[in-house]
Amino acid sequence: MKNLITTFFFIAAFFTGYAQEEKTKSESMDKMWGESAVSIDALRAGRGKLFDEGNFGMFIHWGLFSHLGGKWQGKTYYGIGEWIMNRNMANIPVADYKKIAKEYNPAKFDARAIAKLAKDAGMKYIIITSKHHEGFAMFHSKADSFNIVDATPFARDPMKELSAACHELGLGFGFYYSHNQDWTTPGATGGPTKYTNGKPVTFEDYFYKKCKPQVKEICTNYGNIDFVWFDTPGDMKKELVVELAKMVRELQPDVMLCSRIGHGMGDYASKGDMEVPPRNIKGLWETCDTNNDSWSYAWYDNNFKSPKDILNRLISTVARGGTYLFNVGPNGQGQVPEIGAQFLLETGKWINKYPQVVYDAGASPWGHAMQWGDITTKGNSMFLSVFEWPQDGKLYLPGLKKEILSARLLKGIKSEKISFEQKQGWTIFNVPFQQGDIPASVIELTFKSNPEPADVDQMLGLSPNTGTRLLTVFADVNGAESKSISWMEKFGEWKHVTQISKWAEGSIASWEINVMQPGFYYLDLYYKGKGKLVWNISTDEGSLVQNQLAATEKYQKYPIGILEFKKAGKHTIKVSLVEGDPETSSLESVLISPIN
Ligand code: H79
Repeated sequence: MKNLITTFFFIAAFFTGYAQEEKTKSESMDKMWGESAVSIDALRAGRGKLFDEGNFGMFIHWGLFSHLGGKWQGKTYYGIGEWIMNRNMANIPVADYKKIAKEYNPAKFDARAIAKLAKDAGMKYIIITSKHHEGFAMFHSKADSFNIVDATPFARDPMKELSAACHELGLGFGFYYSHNQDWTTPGATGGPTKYTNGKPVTFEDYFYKKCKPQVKEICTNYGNIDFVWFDTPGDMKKELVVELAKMVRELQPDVMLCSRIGHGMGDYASKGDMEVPPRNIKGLWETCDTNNDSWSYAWYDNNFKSPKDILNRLISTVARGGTYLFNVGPNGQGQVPEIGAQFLLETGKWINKYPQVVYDAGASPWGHAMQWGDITTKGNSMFLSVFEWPQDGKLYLPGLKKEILSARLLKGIKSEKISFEQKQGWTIFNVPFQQGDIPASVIELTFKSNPEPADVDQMLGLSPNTGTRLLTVFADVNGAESKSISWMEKFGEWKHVTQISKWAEGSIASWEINVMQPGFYYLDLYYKGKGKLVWNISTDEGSLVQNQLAATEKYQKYPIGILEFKKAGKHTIKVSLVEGDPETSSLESVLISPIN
């Protein structure tokens, strides 16, 4: 069964042309993006400004599939809703799918309300699906009548309304367009392999009769657009991708193209779906995420990310150097589900109080998140966004080498000075017991000059009041294999992790860590595997924990024992697998927590 799933997965990944299988995704994505003709600095100053400084945009997945909402002929299909037609989900025949258009009437669609929601949420632009993989155009298309104006009783062009509303409210606007896959159009990837009359068809037929003319339409009929977000290039020929990019650039010289157009024709890198990378990435890049589990509306999916989650993911993306594109899925009536909308409004209220933390903010000099939150920079300031407020009045910051001119806890427009001391390479802030704000408090540090990575020691720190998670992405690995893997929790719902597998005798994963306070700490390992495993954890001081624990197919947390640090300061922690199947044992992280 497992082999079957794996095979299915690889075939599927090939089919979508989408580097999501078990390999280092960022490498292939960086290559794509690296071939862009314009320099990053020129982009940042020019047409990439909105993307680079805005840092937060709204993604909208809305289409004919929204009308189905995850259900076909009375049966619910769990997973990403926009895939419902696909043979791996409800497997809806082309003719049946096309018929759905006749009953599609999203009469409650209110473009202004959606644009206003984006604006109130603190987002700077909207990118919406003009055509997804199933081929239905959500705009008026002369090139193909399977579109929302010609094929539905709704008969309005919602893209005209939404582009106008965005322009009116001063928001940027762009289109998602699935250029390679089109499951209802003969010749396209995933589409019928013959015309209905039995005549043969080529990809070029689809490309020249539908794809290119429709892309021309979205680049002509909606005023200035800021983005065209192509997706899943698969094995599309380079010359066609180049031709498409060239046309878009001629029609919309200021447009930003994401790397998923393929063949290095994008302006910025698009990271894996639903992934906030753990360490800083240079260049222009974006991560796209969704507000529940599916991209498009699904009737059962109300697992909406809380305002705290949204802010944490947004700020962490910005702190890693990226831009956050956050999706909502309006329903078949054209409305954004209520809970998701409420959470976005709360998110926006917070951002409105602390815009400097997000907009035009720079990456964290530490290169990774802190246990309590994350850090962004702007000018001579550094912003500590604290999501887990300390209970004991002390906030610990490891490795800052630069002299602090001032430290203030921000409270909207007011602020409160906070005192601090520096010892053993740590800065310890004396913070009020009462959290500054909800869901996150912001501490602003100012300096004589811009904080740079050279001003900090990026080593992970272990503070006396919070646990520290040692992710394998930060480990030195010897004799085992460290790589990022992605898997689907539900159909199309991606999870990502960097882990260490293929352990052998003598394989070691090690971390350097700066310990603030000597003493005893609880140790937990996050791993998956089979049967029973024996792990060994040791320090440079000779402290040791070794124990046998169970393992399951999913990553889980297992308490393994107590580790002692005899002295404060820098230490090395080594982990090795002593007994157990080295092939299936996969270590995700180590958690060291103070004992209260
Ligand atoms: O629009 C959203 C997704 O529909 C689209 N990109 C985001 C922004 C996307 N297209 N392909 N993929 C994401 C890769 C997903 C592959 C899967 Fe499947 C789809 C996994 C499960 C459903 C293909 C079919 C692979 C397995 C079955």
